[in-house]
Amino acid sequence: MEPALQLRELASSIRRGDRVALAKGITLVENDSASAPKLLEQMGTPGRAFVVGITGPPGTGKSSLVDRLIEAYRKKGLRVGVIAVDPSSPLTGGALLGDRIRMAGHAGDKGVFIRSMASRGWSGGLSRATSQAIRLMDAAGFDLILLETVGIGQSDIEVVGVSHAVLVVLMPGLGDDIQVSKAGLMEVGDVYVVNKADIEGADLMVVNLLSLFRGTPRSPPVLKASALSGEGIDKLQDAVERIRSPFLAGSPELRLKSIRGMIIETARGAAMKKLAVVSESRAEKLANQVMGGKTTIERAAARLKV
Ligand SMILES: Nc1nc2c(ncn2[C@@H]2O[C@H](COP(=O)(O)OP(=O)(O)O)[C@@H](O)[C@H]2O)c(=O)[nH]1
Ligand SMILES: [Mg+2]
Repeated sequence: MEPALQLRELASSIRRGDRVALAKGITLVENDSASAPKLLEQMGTPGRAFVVGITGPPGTGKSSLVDRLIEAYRKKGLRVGVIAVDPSSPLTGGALLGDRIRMAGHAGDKGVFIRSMASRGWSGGLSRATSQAIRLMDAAGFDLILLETVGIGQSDIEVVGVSHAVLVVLMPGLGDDIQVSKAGLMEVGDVYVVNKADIEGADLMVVNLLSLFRGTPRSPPVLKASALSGEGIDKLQDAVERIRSPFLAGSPELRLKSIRGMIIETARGAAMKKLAVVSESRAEKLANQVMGGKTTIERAAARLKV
């Protein structure tokens, strides 16, 4: 636990945009340190930075597109923060270094801050830490935050709740429409990107996606791009800008949506932590009662309430 004075200094350093302080703050929220809530309370109201969630199946080119977007937005003079949520290996327990290496071209640029966070398979923890890291970056004065998530599973869908705009990244030959609809990706995207347009099958993928949306109330833009050649990046940025412009003009809608997501993730993280503590101390006793036929799993679970 950080003493109160040190914590205040850390908070004001973060708000001044100090990179070392920001990195330290993110570590505190990632480790769910006892001082993290006090630090977060000193960050002020979030909503300065525009947060873009980038999701989609592994290998579709999300990190490569993030790299292109960093480049495009740096040209416009925006300060860009990046959070890359890596699938953590149960063997190494650590994050893959691929994303960091892929984006390493921006390493010397003070207007870019890149942070990888390991997804530790604990969904409540991951989305809480991610949404809190976004708050710290927002307070540190970044204009744009790019949040890359692993694109599989529930934690991913939760994470997009704090984003102002969500890009779903796909590529040709993904088993066409099946993967997309199955993974719940059809519901979350504001913009759909068929990346790797330099390889065969991109047009077919676009047609398939458009037909998936036909007959639904939604008709998000479906774009073709290639992070490799740079084709279509300008159109992708335009699509993001169309969502960002009412945000910049002060429209409260997206800010409210994101803050709502942050409240939910913080509460969910706290509830899961409490549950973990409670279950350790009480579940064994309840298990004995269930095994002895004295109660049911449902009743035992209800008694485990946080
Ligand atoms: N041909 C082609 N390959 C790409 C493109 N974008 C990314 N890749 C490659 O696809 C692989 C996965 O890219 P990555 O950005 O790590 O995907 P992620 O897992 O979605 O973050 C890498 O080998 C990239 O070099 C593209 O537009 N065209
Ligand atoms: Mg990646």
